[in-house]
Amino acid sequence: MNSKEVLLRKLNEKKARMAVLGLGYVGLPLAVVFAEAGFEVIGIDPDMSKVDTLNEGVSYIPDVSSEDVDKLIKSGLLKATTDFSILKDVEAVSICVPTPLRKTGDPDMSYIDAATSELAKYVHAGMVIVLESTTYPGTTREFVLPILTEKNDLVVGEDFFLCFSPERVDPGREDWTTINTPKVLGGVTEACGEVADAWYSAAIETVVPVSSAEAAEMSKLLENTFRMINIGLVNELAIMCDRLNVDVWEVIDAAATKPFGFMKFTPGPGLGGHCIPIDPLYLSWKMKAVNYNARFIELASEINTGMPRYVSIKVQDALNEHRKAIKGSKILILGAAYKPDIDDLRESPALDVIALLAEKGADVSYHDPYCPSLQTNEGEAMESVPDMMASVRTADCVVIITNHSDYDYDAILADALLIVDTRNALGKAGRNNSKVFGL
Ligand code: SAJ
Repeated sequence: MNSKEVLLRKLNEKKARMAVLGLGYVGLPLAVVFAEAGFEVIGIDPDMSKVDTLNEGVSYIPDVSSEDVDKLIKSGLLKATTDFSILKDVEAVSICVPTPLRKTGDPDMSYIDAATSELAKYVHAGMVIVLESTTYPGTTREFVLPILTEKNDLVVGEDFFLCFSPERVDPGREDWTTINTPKVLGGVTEACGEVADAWYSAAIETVVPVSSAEAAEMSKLLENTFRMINIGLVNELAIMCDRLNVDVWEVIDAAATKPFGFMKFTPGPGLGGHCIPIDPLYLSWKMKAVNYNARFIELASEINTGMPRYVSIKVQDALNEHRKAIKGSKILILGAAYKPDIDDLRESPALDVIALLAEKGADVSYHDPYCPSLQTNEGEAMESVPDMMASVRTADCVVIITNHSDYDYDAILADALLIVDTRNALGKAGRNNSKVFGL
């Protein structure tokens, strides 16, 4: 039997030892799903604290329970290490590392580079490798493959197998999880796709094979670019409705009654998170390399990144209605996380609004039940105010940036002097109240 046949048999019998490189919000759930399916899984991460925590049977990812981790560690089906050399005894590897942006706005490939360079030391005949990190089309074939074959004469699609399968993890979601969310998967060659499909299908309910790694890479970027552009559209709609003195929330709710051909998005203070604001820029960056200007992405990104400044002007206008200058005014930001009911501050527009208001001389404080402290864009530490309602009552203006579910919006509406509500958190009662300003 050739390498492919031997590997396929091991995968189908779940005798293939596998590794997950990167044990974050994507890698750890993936490792658990495969271990629960019966694979022997080794999680590899350079962060010793993550490795030690997992080997003690404790999870640091909210979507994965410590009970599940403990059970799998004790069964021997899951273990963690910082030692990449274990890869020499492994037949299947998933790469789940971050793909952020550099300060220049270009893709930061350093994590993929580091993981792939380590893996290249141990890649061998009879190995299948799947890249899961969201990245520009061509990464798997043009960036990862050359690193893997630089120092050996292995032939992809014959000796080893290389694919792309985008992660679709939405942290905190319980209805769609790693095991039941359909998983797109495309190979560098047809044989690569066939082998990885057999592997992933042994643990994940629905695998959606596509013809190439590029098709899989592009499908992920379509998913999140679709979202980013439509959020940009409704943000611009909010600006237009403001100019026309039309209630944007009423307009969106009315449009959303259309049972077909419409998908509701809502305006806000900007675009946060580690996916939506970033992934589309990987695509526009790649398109520049082929002399194409991805205008939709550029425009939507411009609108979305302009929203914090738009909000700061709204605050200035609202204070002006109360004959107050923004300079010296006490402004309380409610909600700092990038979206409701989570503690993630990455790319949060709240940080930009705080910076812009402070730049104008305001005395800015914040409250967030999930984020007890934060570091501002200028690198200063801020603590969430201890008594939110006391701060609401003493603020010259309250700015609702993230509409966490557990805020008492009736009390906020009753006690605040002036409110800028960027999320329609106060609903119609707020929109009909003269002390409340919207987007
Ligand atoms: N946002 C708006 N208006 C909207 C929707 C979102 O302003 O109508 C803002 C949010 O406040 C946030 C940002 O956009 O700041 C991103 O929000 P998101 O709901 O897209 O949440 P994310 O970043 O957690 O997106 C993830 C994505 N998952 C992956 O990339 C794997 C995305 O593809 C999911 O669709 C999304 O979760 C989801 O469905 O919740």
